[in-house]
Amino acid sequence: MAASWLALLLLGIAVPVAPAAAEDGYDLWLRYAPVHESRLAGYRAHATELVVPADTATARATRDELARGLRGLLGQAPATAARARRDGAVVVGTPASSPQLAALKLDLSGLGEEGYLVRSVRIDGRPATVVVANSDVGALYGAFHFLRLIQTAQPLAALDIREAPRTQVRVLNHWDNLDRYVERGYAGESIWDWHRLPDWKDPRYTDYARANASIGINGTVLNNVNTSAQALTPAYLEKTAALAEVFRPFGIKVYLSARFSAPIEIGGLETADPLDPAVRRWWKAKAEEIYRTIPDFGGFLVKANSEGQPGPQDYGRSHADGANMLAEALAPHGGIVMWRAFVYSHEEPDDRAKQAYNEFVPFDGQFHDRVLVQVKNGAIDFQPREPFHPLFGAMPKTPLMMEFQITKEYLGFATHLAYKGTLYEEVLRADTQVRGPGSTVARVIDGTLEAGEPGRSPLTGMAGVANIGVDRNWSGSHFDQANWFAFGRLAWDPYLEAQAIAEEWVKMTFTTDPAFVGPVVAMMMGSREAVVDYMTPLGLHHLMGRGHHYGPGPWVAGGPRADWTSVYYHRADDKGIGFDRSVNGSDAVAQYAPPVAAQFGDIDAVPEEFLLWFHHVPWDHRMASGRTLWDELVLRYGRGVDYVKGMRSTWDGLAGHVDPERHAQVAAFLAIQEKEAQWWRDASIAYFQTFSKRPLPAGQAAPPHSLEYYESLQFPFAPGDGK
Ligand code: BDP
Repeated sequence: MAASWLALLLLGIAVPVAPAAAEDGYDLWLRYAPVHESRLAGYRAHATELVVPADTATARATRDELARGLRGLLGQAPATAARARRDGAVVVGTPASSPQLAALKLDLSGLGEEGYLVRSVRIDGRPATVVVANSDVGALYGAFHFLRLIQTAQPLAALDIREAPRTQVRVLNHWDNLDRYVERGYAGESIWDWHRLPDWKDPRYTDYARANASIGINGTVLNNVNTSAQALTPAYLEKTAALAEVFRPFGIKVYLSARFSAPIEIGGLETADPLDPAVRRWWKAKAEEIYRTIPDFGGFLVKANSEGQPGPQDYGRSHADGANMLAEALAPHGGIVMWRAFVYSHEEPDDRAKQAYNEFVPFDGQFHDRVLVQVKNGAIDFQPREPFHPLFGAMPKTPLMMEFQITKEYLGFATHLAYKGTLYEEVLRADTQVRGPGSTVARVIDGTLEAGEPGRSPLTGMAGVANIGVDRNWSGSHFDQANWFAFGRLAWDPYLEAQAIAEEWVKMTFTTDPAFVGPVVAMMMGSREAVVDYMTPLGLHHLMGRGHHYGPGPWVAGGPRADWTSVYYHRADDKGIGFDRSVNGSDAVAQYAPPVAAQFGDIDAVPEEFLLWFHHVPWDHRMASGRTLWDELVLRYGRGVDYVKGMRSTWDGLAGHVDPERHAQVAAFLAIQEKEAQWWRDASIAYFQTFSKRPLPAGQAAPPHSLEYYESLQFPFAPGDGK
């Protein structure tokens, strides 16, 4: 051994001083790696003693997390004590649990059940840090914040932090089937081991809860929106109850997707008509049964009358009739209904983008006050870029909940590095203008825009379609963990900046070394735009492979419905390309507030990133750059590929800063991404050139294969396809 090392040394090959611990990503952003030695003494002085006086399950989880975190970060866990006695104690809890905290008489008003203070104070004349809340869960959130300060190399002196979530329902939506298949999942099977539940509670469930609580997520919908009614049978409710028990100390409620026709399938009724008294009785009894099993059950998520799912319209009833029936069953127990607005009917509309608005706006004000309408960020479907959904701002009397997709169904699955924090931020900051400038989507979601609307339900929320599976790194790739993290942080506070969130995540997940953080954050910040460029530049959308959505498929045509094809969306012909949603076309622009409609509807005023979303544009149209549309399109595709090349070289240069395991996987995935970005570019250009009939701009390489070749590629086993 020694001899071979010597040989390596003689050859000039670097020999590691000590082998780094294997890093597989399992620890996520709760990695608690040792802080830089220059900061160690300072931090230790602020964490000499750990006081978490309450003895509830939540307080125990809080104490365990702080002990684990501080041990990892500072090399030693502080002594635990019942009350603070030394300089530098950390005291965590509620005033009710601690006379020392009560004596501080801190102002906890306005923090609600989930907010907290993190303050530098003096206790009995000695310096201390306190994390104080109105509830144990608030204190747990505060404890994670305290740990995050150390993880991100922030000072611990003179702390005066006051935080409360701006939305109430902050949930993950798992599109997980009961057979563990995950629809649009790219991280392996479902983590819910239904078959072995309720008796075997995988320790992974606890780590899942810790990770979610650390970013403020307080609920999880366990099963797919395309669900089987089986999820509501007694056997599965018992399994769900076992998960609820694991999650409860972490402030996380369980929810289930409910199949609208369950009264027929598992109830033996002949109808699921929401106005039928027997159906209503069935749901009431089902709710009672659920709450007997799970007393703090969160409620139902429902996909109805969408993509073939059953719903109230099957009986000539409305979305409001359906949602309200379920809300009436759940309300006595404190549950809610999240009713999805992702609908489109069997009859193809002139423009699918218009359908949700048309179906929901007439019912504004008619929903039960325990109903939230859950709206995807854009009107089509989680595309790399979409303008904000026109429903935001259009239903002032109804709480609208944001639905973001964390899993990257349309952004390269788990192998493409695409940070979605910038996508979320762009949507949340979009200005609906419904009540004048500054009527942002974030203000619709947090309820502040319409707070004065009489009789409006005060519920608020945000949902993220999870990217979690049994892969060791949870999300299918190391960088996809950032999207889960960013979703949680933005659900807590939709006004946070994507860049600040990326910085936090990089520091917590890899290292606080600025030589690493700077370039990696920069790389992340442009990564989603790169995907837009190499897949669907300038407002193009829905051009991916049929069914599985893997790779380019701009030629996809025919089949069961036009609005499942690409040609429906890009409408390329020898004159130009793009979907005319202006007043001359489908007039979808009219669903926006007048100033927005005027901007989007005007080919000269619309932001270029939405040009082909709203207009059918001649190939020779002059762009802001002075180039023709065709030339610009080709350059954008290439720009996306170049960005990925840049990410590869940045990452290669950072090898010394990252453990070899994670470095190697990210590097390999970036190589896949480059190959696939090139494929998207080449296939798209080969296809669209058959319409534009124009040469490529100077210096742009012709696609290496024929269009027939790209069209012939088949991927029957691509992951995540809907079943
Ligand atoms: C689409 C997915 C499909 C989902 C559907 C939904 O392709 O698998 O079932 O959305 O959100 O994005 O219901």
